[in-house]
Amino acid sequence: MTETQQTRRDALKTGTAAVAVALAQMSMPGFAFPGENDEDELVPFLNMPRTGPNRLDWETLKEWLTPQDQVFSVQHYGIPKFNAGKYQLEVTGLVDKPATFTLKDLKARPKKDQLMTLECSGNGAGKGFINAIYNSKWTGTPLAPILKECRLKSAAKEVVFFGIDRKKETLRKGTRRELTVDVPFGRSMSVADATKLNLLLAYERNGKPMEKRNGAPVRLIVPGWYGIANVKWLHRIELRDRRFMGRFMGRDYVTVRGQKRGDEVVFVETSVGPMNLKSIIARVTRGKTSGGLVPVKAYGAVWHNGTAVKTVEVQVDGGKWKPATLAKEPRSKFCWTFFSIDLGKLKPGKHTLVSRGTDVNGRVQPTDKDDEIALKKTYWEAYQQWPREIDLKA
Ligand SMILES: Nc1nc2c(c(=O)[nH]1)N[C@H]1C(S)=C(S)[C@@H](COP(=O)(O)O)O[C@H]1N2
Ligand SMILES: [Mo]
Repeated sequence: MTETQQTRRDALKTGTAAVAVALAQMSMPGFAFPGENDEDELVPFLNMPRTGPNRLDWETLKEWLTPQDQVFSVQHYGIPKFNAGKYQLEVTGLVDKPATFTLKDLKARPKKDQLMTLECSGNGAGKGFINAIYNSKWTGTPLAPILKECRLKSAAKEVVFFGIDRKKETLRKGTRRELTVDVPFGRSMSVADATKLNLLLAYERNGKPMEKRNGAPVRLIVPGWYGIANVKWLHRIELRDRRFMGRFMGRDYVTVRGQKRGDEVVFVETSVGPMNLKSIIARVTRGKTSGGLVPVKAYGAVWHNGTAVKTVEVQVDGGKWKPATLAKEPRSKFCWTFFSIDLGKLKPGKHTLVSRGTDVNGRVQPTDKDDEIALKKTYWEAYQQWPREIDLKA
């Protein structure tokens, strides 16, 4: 966060007359993106519903770390009721030394910050579910040393993370073997992943106690993985000797994707885990019309799973891809990077703008026509290019 941004925000809070004048003089609500300035005038998107409360609003976003009022939350079993004062986290299952921790115990352990952009894997699957993404500084204590202290038995292969939230789930629906069981929300990963991913037991967001809807008192933070892996109201960590196949590993949050093998399309089902390279144009601005043409700039964000992003390019009306400038800072491995591009002068009227990212391994963000998206039958992992439509008044 730059000093000017801080001042502007503080100014908003104090609301003095001088500040009101200063604010009125600004044609943009704030400057998050590299190169934004006072001359920029926002061009609203035509094909995008305006965002609601508790959702990111790209068009007014001022800060790299998302303010709490633009933070979404998703919970499949609702926000659980429990006595936070009696909160405990249990580490159990295939360990030699099971342990329980109160919030105070966890806070007494070594403190660590983890910058991370958290995106719901369904974000952007359709116009009805957009802007379910936010960038944070999470603070908590690393899980790896706790697992070490608990001494995993050699049979331990899988780590399951259970939340406090629970629900009656009906399995084998519509068959004579229908079965209803009361289960806690659970997600898992291999012990190998759990030891290499720098997992964090987080209790603060952006230097403040986390809100309950985002998982307080303690949530798991999994750098580079989609939102679903970041278990809120974390209650029990259980080491097991085989795959855990709960609803959110084995039934929902399972991506079903067709892959071409010669003439055949083979469908493969995978559990939603690591994030995919994705970019989006956040906002478009314009200057004054001159010589019948309108100067246009675009600003946006790109994010991935920890793999470095090499380039972002922007295309106007299906033309040549042009390289955008990636912000040098603020930057962090597991966070979004902002970008900007001067698109020169465009004719008044309607235009379609789209961005695509490319990572250091040469992976290019696909369009919705490319096989990997077109043959994807489920909506999770919605990382296709996202065209934006604008209408430039003369
Ligand atoms: N305990 C629990 N953790 C959960 C969920 C849930 O339903 N229960 N939803 C997951 C999903 S699908 C997402 S996208 C993220 C959302 O995190 P947020 O609520 O902080 O935005 O939380 C994840 N963690
Ligand atoms: Mo999600």
